[in-house]
Amino acid sequence: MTTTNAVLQVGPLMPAVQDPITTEYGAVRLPDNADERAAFLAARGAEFGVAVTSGRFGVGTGLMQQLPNLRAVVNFGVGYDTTDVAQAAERGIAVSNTPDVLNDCVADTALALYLDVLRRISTADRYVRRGDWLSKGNFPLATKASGKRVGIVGLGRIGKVIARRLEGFDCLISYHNRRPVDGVSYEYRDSLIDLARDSDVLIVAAAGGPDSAGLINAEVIEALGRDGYLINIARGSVVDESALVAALVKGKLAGAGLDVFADEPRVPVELLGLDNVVVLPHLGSGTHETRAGMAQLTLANLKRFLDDGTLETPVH
Ligand code: 8YV
Repeated sequence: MTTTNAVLQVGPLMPAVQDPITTEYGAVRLPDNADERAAFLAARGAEFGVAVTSGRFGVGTGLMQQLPNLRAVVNFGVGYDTTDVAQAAERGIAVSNTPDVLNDCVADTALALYLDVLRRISTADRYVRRGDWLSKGNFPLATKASGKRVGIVGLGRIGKVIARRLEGFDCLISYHNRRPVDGVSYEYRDSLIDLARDSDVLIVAAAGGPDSAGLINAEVIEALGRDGYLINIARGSVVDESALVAALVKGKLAGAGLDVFADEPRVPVELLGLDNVVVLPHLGSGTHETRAGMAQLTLANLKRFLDDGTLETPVH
């Protein structure tokens, strides 16, 4: 293998990342167009030692195979499910992400969805804008948000911050993980079905990728039941989206708050007409402050890798 420090940019990146990687490290952008991309990779794939990308694009199986001298994938985003980590591990390619800096904002988004869906805030806003308050009178009653039994699927860095915020709403918190988490007082449920059955609201905060794909399936949704709510700020892939849509359309779930979808930016059209569903355009980490923190950590990983071959925040 040839050792090269040349940097490839995969997918669009915010200017705070794209500008410095271009000016300081001479990063070359992988063409977006499929034909141009194939020709580019055939001619130049072996040039690059480092790829800088975002969770939205990543370095998937085929692309990674066409980068024979790749040594690191520096990922903007905490989720790296679009990168082939199995191939990376096999080939000794290091992978970094941007953990922790976005915990607050993603947890805030979960809470915003939680409050919105239960108290029907977005629906009520539309009610006022349409003039219904004037013509129809008081808005129909909603569901109390404080004191609910909340099940968190994935009590990791973000899940813990969500739980801490929900404590302020006097919620009774339980969680499901592959293993119990040390140092937390929340009740651990090793069965996801049991957690769903005993929760008023299920909040999905698990990492995406093959291990969690379709974890929230029809059975879990059924266990959550017609009075239950689902919030997802993780990845669309963690939920069986067709099962979710079917349950919502048939009234077998009370509502859902979704920041993520299986095939972004496409949102199932069936959801758009449902007032008990709040849909967001994957904005969890989308604040100036958090994106600046993510950009800084991405650049710190790149710099360190190019300096000494190690990463600030490797994924494993
Ligand atoms: C980003 C995210 O919007 O960090 C993640 O995993 O999903 C978001 O914070 C995304 O990764 C940027 O592409």
